[in-house]
Amino acid sequence: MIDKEKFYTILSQGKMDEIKKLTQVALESGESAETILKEGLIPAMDRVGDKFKTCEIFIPEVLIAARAMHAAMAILKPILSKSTSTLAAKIVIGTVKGDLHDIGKNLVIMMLEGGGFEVVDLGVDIPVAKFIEAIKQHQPQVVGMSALLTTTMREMKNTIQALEGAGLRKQVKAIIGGAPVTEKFAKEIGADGYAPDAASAVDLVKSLVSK
Ligand code: B1M
Repeated sequence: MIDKEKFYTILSQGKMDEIKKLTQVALESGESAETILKEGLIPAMDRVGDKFKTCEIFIPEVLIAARAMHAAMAILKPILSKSTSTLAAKIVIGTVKGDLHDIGKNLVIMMLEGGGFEVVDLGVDIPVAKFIEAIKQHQPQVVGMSALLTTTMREMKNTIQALEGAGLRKQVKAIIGGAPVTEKFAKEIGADGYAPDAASAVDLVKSLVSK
């Protein structure tokens, strides 16, 4: 059983060694990497976000929690990225311009790699031109965009429009995700798909590349 409270306490205090140990112990006691994420780490990070929203904590505290989250994710990465199948598809992915959030994107990448896909990670704060350049260079079947801020979501629309302008729209499927993003928004901006979480992103990519 995942001790949610313990995950929250340690993550919110940014205790890197302790969160790594807690993650390791949970794995050794038979919890799956997915369960540790879904029931331990992600709810803990959500609580950090709620406290930030109500001004009970501030950016430095969110940063140390994010750093601890990355440390725990590094332990889960080899498990989540371990592929049992190889699908001939490549995905270029990045967090859009103006947005520095990368925890969710990195999780999506781990799960996609675990699903057998080749992933090119562009990083964070990626302007439209860099997405276009990467699509021309890597020729992926899918381009993925992540945004965590309502103010940066419009960059997804800009990127899709730029893909059309560059004559690349027909050769690549565009998928989007991130906390403020919705299915409705994806339809509005002409994306090919939206996924609410990392596991659904894998299913979405599978369905798009098999079409
Ligand atoms: Co920021 N932040 N932050 N932050 N931060 C949020 C997003 C916020 C909701 C907090 C709040 O107010 N409650 C709020 C946004 C409000 C809004 O726009 N509506 C906010 C704000 C305001 C800000 C700043 C503007 C604060 C400031 O400076 N005043 C600032 C902006 C900086 C910038 O980007 N330019 C800022 C900064 C930061 C930190 C740098 C301190 C840090 C980021 C560190 C990092 O990522 N390396 C940070 C963090 C950590 C958060 C919260 C607390 C946690 C985000 C997270 O990692 N969640 C967040 C509150 C929250 O979300 N509860 C918050 C865990 C992660 C696993 O979930 O990213 O949703 P998520 O990813 C999921 C799905 O969304 C989906 O799959 C993932 C896994 O299941 N998904 C995809 C994500 N991308 C996908 C792509 C796909 C498919 C699925 O296909 C391509």
